[in-house]
Amino acid sequence: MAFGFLEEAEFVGLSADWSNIPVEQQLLINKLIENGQKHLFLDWDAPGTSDAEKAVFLDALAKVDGNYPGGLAGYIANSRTLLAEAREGLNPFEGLTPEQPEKVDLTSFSDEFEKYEAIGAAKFDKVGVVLVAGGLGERLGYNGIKVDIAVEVLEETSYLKHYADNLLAMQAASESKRPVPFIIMVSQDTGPKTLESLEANNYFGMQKEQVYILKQELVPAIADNDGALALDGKYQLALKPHGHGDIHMLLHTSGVAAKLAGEGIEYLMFIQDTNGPSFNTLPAALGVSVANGYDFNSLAIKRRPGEAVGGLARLVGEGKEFTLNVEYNQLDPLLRATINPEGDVGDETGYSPFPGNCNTLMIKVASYVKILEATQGIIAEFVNPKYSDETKTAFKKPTRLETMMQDLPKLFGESEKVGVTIFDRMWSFSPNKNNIADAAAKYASGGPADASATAENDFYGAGRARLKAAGMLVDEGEEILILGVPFTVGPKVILRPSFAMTLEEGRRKVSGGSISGDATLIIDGADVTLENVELSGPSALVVKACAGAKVTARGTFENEGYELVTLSDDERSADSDIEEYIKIRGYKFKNRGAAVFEFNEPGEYVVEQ
Ligand code: UGB
Repeated sequence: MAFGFLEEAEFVGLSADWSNIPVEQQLLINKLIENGQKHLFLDWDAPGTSDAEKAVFLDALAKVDGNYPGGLAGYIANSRTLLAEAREGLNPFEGLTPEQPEKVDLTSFSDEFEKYEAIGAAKFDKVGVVLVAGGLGERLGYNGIKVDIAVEVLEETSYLKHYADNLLAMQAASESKRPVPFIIMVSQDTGPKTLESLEANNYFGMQKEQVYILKQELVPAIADNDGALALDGKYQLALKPHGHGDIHMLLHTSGVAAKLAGEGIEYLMFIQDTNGPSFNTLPAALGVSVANGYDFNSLAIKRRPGEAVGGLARLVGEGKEFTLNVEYNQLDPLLRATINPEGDVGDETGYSPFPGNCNTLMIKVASYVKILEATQGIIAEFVNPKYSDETKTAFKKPTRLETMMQDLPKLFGESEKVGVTIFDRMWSFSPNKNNIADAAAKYASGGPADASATAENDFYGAGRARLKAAGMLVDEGEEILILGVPFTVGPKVILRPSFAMTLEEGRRKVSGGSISGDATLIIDGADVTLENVELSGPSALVVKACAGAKVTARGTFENEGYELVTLSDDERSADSDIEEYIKIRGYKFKNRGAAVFEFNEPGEYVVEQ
């Protein structure tokens, strides 16, 4: 392979090195130079200097070239097109007017809710769960991976364990007992620690074979409107994440989607890394998808105006109509340009007229596999450069192309049906995204805090709701602020998925009783029943029963329970040895004498004080 650019004096170092470079990499260099990337190879040192760095650099270029459909030339071409559109300020929704999407309102526990839950629960062994966990969660400022954070700190259950518990409960409740496939998308940032966590915990009781790890790759950062690849040093390519939309391409290229379809999996539920309540909604959302023939079901909440969650809308234009998430940064301009000059404001209810996207998606596998085959799973990309000034000629920092998993309906044809299912917020959506200071500021300005403390608070809140639906008298508690973030001092209720995944199951296992004050109730086990259990004040009852242990808990339990203790500044400081997932919420619980009953052998037991 001849070096085609010898006439350029700037390439002296590269041309001297040329014969040491493998032929495929020579081809790639030529292709890149033809595509406007000569800056990557200027001023190369002569052979003998930085040889190892150069080799690593060329390997990195070859890797990203191989990872992206269409290679680096395709990535550069797509970048130029999208950057030109962004510079012109083209409205991606030009000619489209937002209307209400087709939706099912399940914000309260009605007969309809239970009807859908029953339909869904009958199909637990036809579902796979897809967790997108490639993000680092920079807004949260946590040093490890987000799925290792505890969703609650009474028992310090990590998100990953909580999700695994739900999968195990689903398979135990199904007739076939078939392991529920669990697909986890990781990135180079999160992959090793995710695997470590699974291995160290024996896959949380799941079979290794039911877990599929798919790794998303980074894409090159772009330095300017001409699509110049950015460098982090003379021989280092700057790379950035491509977004959660990569999951579709990976499910296609890995063959996992087609494999699961072949094995009889009918629906895939996509969840985010730290949305603890997602599984509360699974049975009913699945029921809605089945009953209404939805190929794509977006789970939603009542959206607060300006909130950082996308709005779900049916977009209608000449001869076009599709239901889509309009991302939060695009909603306001779209509304101003079409139906409301005031933009992203509330209607008479105070909420945005468009349901808020929880990014929990229920997708029908048959339609999904067809679309993946037709499109290779390449989801519409977008770019969001931050310009230095209004001339839009330079960026404040390099940008990159991105994709979002909720954009899949952009690939749908007329025959695919998209719907929205709206749930109560506490029941369905309480992500753990913000550090304490940002969360407090968001709360102070009227928005949701979406922090570790609120995620835990809502975890107990959903437990209270489930217990109430089962017929117990449940106090709601009172809200206090911990470091400016709201937290309810009230009954802390954890009903593990092994105990109940549907309201009907809860009702079957609970009769009478009450819980008040800051009492605690934790139940884990399929065959536990509660008969007139009374818990008040700080009293706590914890019952854990293995498979085959039939436990009846009855009567009043009185003890000192768990005490909520806020952390001192010293405890929250970087050098304190308190776990980071405790520090990021600003409090912990101290066990002052909770009544704990554990049954590890099958048998019949009664628990009384
Ligand atoms: N994620 C990946 O797996 N890979 C990536 O490259 C990036 C992310 P963010 P975002 O629920 O509050 C989404 O960053 O993108 C995973 C919706 O677009 O937390 O700002 C990551 O690990 C928005 O409409 O969220 O916003 C995490 O699990 C709204 O619903 C997930 O993707 C918003 O979420 C989300 O990543 C919300």
